[in-house]
Amino acid sequence: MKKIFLLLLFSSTLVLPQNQKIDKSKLAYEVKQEFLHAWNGYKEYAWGHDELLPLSKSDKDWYGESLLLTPIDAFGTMKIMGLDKEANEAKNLILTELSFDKDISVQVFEANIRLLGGLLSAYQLDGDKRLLELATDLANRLLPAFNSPTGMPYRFVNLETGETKDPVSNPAEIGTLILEWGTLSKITGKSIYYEKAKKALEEVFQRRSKINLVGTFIDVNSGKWTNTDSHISGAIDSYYEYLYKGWLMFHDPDLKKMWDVSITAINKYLADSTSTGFWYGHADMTTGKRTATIFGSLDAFFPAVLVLSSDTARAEKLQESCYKMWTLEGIEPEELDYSNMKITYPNYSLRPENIESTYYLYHFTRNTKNLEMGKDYFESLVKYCRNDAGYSTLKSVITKEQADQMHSFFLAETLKYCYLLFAPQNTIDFNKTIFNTEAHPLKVWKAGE
Ligand code: DMJ
Repeated sequence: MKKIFLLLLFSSTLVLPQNQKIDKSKLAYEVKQEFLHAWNGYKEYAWGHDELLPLSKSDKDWYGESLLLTPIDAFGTMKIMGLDKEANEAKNLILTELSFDKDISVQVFEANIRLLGGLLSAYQLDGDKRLLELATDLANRLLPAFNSPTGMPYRFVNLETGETKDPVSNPAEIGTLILEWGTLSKITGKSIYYEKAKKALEEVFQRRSKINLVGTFIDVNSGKWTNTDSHISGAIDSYYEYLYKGWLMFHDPDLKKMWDVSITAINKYLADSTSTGFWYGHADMTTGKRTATIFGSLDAFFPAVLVLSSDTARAEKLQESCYKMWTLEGIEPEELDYSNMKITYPNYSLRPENIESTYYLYHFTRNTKNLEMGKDYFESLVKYCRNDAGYSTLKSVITKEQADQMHSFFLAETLKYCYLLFAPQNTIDFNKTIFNTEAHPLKVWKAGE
């Protein structure tokens, strides 16, 4: 009897401690293979273009002419994964083909987070001055966007003529610039880039309501809000992200003050503890009254920012809700109503935020629950979104029908965060590196540097 007991005690069927159930290096290897699958699809069917259309096996350029979104977005992930051959292919393409001397009107926000962020990060990772020259040229072509009466940028600017359009913008598009523009100021020694980006952030912040919330849409000509719905969802999300990350990167106390005021109001008026979990919903910026119980895949960036800012308790509670959102149908929808857990937008856009937050939480807490979540996330991506040519968005997480699109951020962010979750912890040192909102790693500057 004693012998049987001992045998059972040491048998391999015993439940192992959580951290032994996940084979991290095997998973990191598998993520890398999936990255290669997607990159090879891009190479075969969309080489030299902005994005791969994986179902029609063709390509798409956002503005009619390519700005090489996918190779620029993918470069840093290749460097982090140690894919040097692929990184060189991407770099050669960028250096031989990329020109911003084009008569096209581009969205400042997207050009900034994907292209300017990608090129500056590539320069810091690789050291080739030509990458910095491209970044500087792009920033100079985007500068006219700030020539509004308030200093908040117009949404679009023509890269050749400097002509601007679309004055009705939002906090995210106005306030998601300081990491990239500040980095450029530090590298070039020209303060104008930092100043423009900081003023844009301050102009939004100054227009906050008496209860310290901001709205969804604002006219950069008049400075008046055109929509007063307040939340952490798309159109506001990365405005908050950049207040905190900007503070970490540049040690500018003004940014920290703006974050402190904002996060207090967010936790007072937007946080929502319900029978379905802990969430952040919508409220009117003036009254603080709840306007909607909506949460979605974009909102799932928030646990990452919370844990980065040392609020681990709220980050963990919110991440549990994010996991519920993901597992409702086996892969997360764009949006749900958390009061009844009904899906309101059923598509899945290959978004990274839920995975990003799992990575940040694991990085800071080492709680293996996050590895298990991340494993589920990665496996469902492979199960539902993979196809012959690469990876596809889903029209519906209920039917799992794929759509003909592979966003460049899938290679910049989604697979990078999957990989980093399983890679050795010291792959990224958060005291030295901050990810921009497109997951491009940028250097943290020392005070006085
Ligand atoms: C990315 O372009 C960025 O993460 C942005 O901040 C939000 N949308 C996508 C990913 O979902």
